[in-house]
Amino acid sequence: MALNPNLPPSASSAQTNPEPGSVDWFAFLDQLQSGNRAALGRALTWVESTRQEDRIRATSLLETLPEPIQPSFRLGVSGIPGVGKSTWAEAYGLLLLRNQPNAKLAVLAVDPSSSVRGGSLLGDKTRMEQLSLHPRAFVRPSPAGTSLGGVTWGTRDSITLCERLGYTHLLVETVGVGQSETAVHDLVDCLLLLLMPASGDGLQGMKKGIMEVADVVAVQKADGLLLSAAQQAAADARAALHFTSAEESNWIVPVQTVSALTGAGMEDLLATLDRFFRHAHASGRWAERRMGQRKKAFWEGLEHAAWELLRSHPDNASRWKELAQSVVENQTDPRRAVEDALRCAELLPGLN
Ligand SMILES: Nc1nc2c(ncn2[C@@H]2O[C@H](COP(=O)(O)OP(=O)(O)OP(=O)(O)O)[C@@H](O)[C@H]2O)c(=O)[nH]1
Ligand SMILES: [Mg+2]
Repeated sequence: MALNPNLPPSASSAQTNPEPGSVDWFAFLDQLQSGNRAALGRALTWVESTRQEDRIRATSLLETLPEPIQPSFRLGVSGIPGVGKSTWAEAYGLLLLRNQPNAKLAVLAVDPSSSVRGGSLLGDKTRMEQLSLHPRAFVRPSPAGTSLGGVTWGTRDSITLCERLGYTHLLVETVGVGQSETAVHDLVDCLLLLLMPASGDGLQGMKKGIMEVADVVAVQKADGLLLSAAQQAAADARAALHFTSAEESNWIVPVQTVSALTGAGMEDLLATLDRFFRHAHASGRWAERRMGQRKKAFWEGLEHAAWELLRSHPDNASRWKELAQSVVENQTDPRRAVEDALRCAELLPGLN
């Protein structure tokens, strides 16, 4: 029985945490599948959570929902703070949804430095005001205060969840700097790197590696007085890519100029992204990349979950703290302390 998606969720399902298999659980699934945003918000908090009971709900949920028939398009957008990622995301979303009447877009954020930068997302929310209101869009601020592993893990499942609920396009914006580019690269089919309209040395303060993982590059803010600087920056980026790019499966990384503010170059950039997607499918690169990502997800997920489980066990927590103190005071050698910590967690046999 499908419920009206515009009705607020009932207290018994979308606002509480129903047990998988219960009557409330099925009511919740119904709301979720009929497009209730509050239900989606709740489901995403389970997926992002590190609490064991939430993880069980998330796993159950992901296993219940069928895989999409058509493969989705997962796009990552990266670039230094202020380059215009959020503005671009909104322009992209509105154009995509206008051009493709059957498309549904979910915007998620990866913020590995959220604990340092705090509430950087409030600004994003306001900048994606129009997109947030679009009936075929869902804008999700990034989960705050989780570790890097947790964020990547949670975002990966958030993507899967949105896809299984009919979102055809996923856009992942990096909010932090530094490690976030590689984190987002592990989550998407295509990584778009946005550059500033300035010809800069040292690749605009970014780590050199980012140029190697970018699939498409665009110089942002190619408008008004910044236009010629943007064109120059694009020429510089092309020259830099000529030396660094690995030219995987015959894809030459295109460098374009764009203005999210005026819309200039947006259609061209969307066409390029589309071309990339078709090329990735035809060359087998898409399937290969997703396979590698799944493999990494397993190992990283196991590492993260095992660590959380051990660390959160009350016996381990107190004993490990004592061991850490003992190491600090130079009473126990770190190597010996690690062995003792594993023994206390029953991961090593005890000494006879
Ligand atoms: N001239 C011009 N300004 C732009 C354009 N896109 C964004 N801006 C401006 O650049 C500033 C930063 O834009 P954001 O979209 O918040 O940039 P961001 O990369 O998301 O920033 P963080 O989330 O802090 O990393 C804002 O003042 C925007 O109005 C553009 O195409 N042209
Ligand atoms: Mg932003």
